[in-house]
Amino acid sequence: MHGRTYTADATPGEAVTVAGWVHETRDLGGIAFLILRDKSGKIQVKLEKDEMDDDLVETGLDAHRESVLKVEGDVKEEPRAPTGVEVVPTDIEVVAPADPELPLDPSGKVDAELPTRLNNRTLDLRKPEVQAIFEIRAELLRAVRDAFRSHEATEINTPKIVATGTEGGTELFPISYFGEEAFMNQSPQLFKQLMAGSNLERVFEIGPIFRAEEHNTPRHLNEAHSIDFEGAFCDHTEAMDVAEAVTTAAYEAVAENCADELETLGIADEFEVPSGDFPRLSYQEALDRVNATGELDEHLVWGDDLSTEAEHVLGQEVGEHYFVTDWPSEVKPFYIKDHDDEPEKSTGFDMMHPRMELVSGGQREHRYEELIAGFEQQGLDPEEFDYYTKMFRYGMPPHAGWGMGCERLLMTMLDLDNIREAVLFPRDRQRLSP
Ligand code: ATP
Ligand code: AMO
Repeated sequence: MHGRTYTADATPGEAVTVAGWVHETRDLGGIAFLILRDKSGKIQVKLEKDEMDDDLVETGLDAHRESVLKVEGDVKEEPRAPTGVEVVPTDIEVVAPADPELPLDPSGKVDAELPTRLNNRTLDLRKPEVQAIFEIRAELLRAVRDAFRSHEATEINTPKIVATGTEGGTELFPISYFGEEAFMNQSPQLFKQLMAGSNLERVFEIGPIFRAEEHNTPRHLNEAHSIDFEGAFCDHTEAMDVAEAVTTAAYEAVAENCADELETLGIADEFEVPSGDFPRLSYQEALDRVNATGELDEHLVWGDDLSTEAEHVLGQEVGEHYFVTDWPSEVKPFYIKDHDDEPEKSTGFDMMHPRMELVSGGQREHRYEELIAGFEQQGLDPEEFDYYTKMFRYGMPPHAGWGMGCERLLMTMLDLDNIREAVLFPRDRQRLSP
């Protein structure tokens, strides 16, 4: 705003114009204080009823909390003020009034339920501990981009309106595309593979994915952001190395550049950057370790998926990020390659945080005949995927990659209870706006 200086920059002896939200009004009788807040911090504005112009005092005192005021005045040293200085105003202008009844209290004195917070995100993000989550999210994404660049990957953007699904037919959102059936994209899977086969060789994408998940859980969204990697001439172990490096880089950047935000969230002391050398357990080892604890009612056998409960047990056992590798071929999608010497085992892997799955990936089936056979085994019509499969006839190198849920990375990093806290405007079964 024209003529504005940041509130927290005010130095004694200066004439300033500050603008910000009324955080609090304290009326002590002859004297009153307004606490103005903006991104830079807070500052006290002093109103002396007997000594100042009545209109000016009235304007200041009549402004409801969260109204935006512009205050011109002089900065004075004042040891009793929260920041050691205060503004003695010569003019107060109401830039944007706020209703007296607020749907939630940004000062945080009154707690609000998550739905109320999500319905009023503008007010919610006036709370420093909520703002901090999104400052960290931005830093995390910056670090992820830099990490990919240092691994020679090129950022791409692929369509979100698509003709086919890739991650199982039941989780698709159908839409009408000029009278033709189309879908919201579940994963950039096939497009990123097509680009790994181009001269770009190594690509990454950060973009929305859409999944018509039936269940309402604290770790599923219907619109999430996926961090995707695909690299030509990579096998699954190299893809795991990249996942490890990207995850570690995100933690390092947050530790280095978001110290204030971590402090605000109250997690600065326990925040740990992972070692970057995550244990790699085979699926069979994972089953054995879970079974050995005796904590599950059922005994897991080859072919079982790891239930949420099994993931928790294993997470507690391992106690850090880890990979589960060599999944049974039958539980992994058509695009995942099987091991040449043991076709019942796939190159598919998951990367886990002790609380939940963060990443799925693997080496891809790059051989045309085997790819077509994989479609048929999964009950899919390869004709529908012709735009994809035909490129495998023109020199598709071996390649591997993975997808990581951005919100899951953030939520596990900051120990958030609910994934909805990691998105500004979450989409779930009950929530289509805002
Ligand atoms: P993906 O990203 O591949 O979907 P995920 O971690 O989201 O992986 P899911 O396959 O969706 O995992 O679910 C993992 C496990 O959690 C499955 O066994 C699933 O049945 C279970 N699960 C998911 N949602 C619920 C729920 N609301 N209540 C109980 N179990 C659930
Ligand atoms: P997958 O389906 O396992 O794999 O998804 C990859 C990662 O994306 C995140 N994720 C979600 N996060 C929040 N809400 C959801 N509904 C949701 N669904 C997925 C998870 C998950 O680990 N094409 C493959 C990846 C690949 O092989 O490259 C895929 O999409 O963190």
